[in-house]
Amino acid sequence: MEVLVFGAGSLGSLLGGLLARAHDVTLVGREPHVSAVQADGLRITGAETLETRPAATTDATGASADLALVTVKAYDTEAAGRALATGDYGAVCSLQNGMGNEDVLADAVRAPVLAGTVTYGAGLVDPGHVEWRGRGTITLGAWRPADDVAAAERVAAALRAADLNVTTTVDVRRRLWEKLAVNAAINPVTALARVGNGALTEEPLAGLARTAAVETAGVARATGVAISDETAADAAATVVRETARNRSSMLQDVTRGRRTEIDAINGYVVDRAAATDRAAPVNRTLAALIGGWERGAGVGPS
Ligand code: KPL
Repeated sequence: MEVLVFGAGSLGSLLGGLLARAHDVTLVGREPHVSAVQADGLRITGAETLETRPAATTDATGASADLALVTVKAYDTEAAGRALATGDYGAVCSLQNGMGNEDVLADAVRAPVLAGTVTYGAGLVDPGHVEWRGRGTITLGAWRPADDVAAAERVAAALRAADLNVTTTVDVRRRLWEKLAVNAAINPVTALARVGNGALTEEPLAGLARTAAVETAGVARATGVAISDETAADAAATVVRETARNRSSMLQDVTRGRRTEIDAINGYVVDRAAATDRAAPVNRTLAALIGGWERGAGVGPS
């Protein structure tokens, strides 16, 4: 199968490198990573050590593949959609943080759009070198279920052929909302307090994170996705415990002075709350604080 991985950051590079064991993979990314992969291949260390040789490019205009995996930051999804629209794909699968990405992609491309959550851990060490920080699972499903269930099964089978741990679900929206509740709780709180995920086991940050998760579950229910307060709070607390030694992606963005995915996480919750005539004061406050930091750092949306 031909696979294009759109977004050769840490997760995209790890998945692309692993998929290259069984498929014909092209990474679409930025320099100097792309040149390093073209010259010497991709080195994966950590959970396993392996070297693979995916193709790599900075420009996917007019490309075609059986599958496009989208792993770009949420704020780059529109640009990814525009590039994908110039090519031809059997299926497009978003494996991104936050919500709203799938609708952007579905508006841009003709192919079936799938969505998934990923718990594989990865970090980019150097150009051409990614660290595999934890085995995980990928859960994926069709974004528009009636049309695309067969595409989800095909893609899952292809990922399994490269030894990835993949399950499919008929309720991917619920999965994404559950993950959104976890991200809405952990990411902004750790980024604002400049602490690792494990610090959210202690009050008062634990209570703040729990309130954000529960508020997100309320908004999910208002949009027709049944997640109980307990499910959301327990999911956030479990991820805090299981990733206690990790620094959230938003904390990493803030410490590196980069734009965050706040708009696709807490910002999305606030938007959906407004659309259903609800208030989401905790998510709104967290989004405003991170948004204020982005503006002050000169990295906010233009
Ligand atoms: O996905 C994450 C992130 O950092 O973006 C969590 C689940 C919060 C783990 O760090």
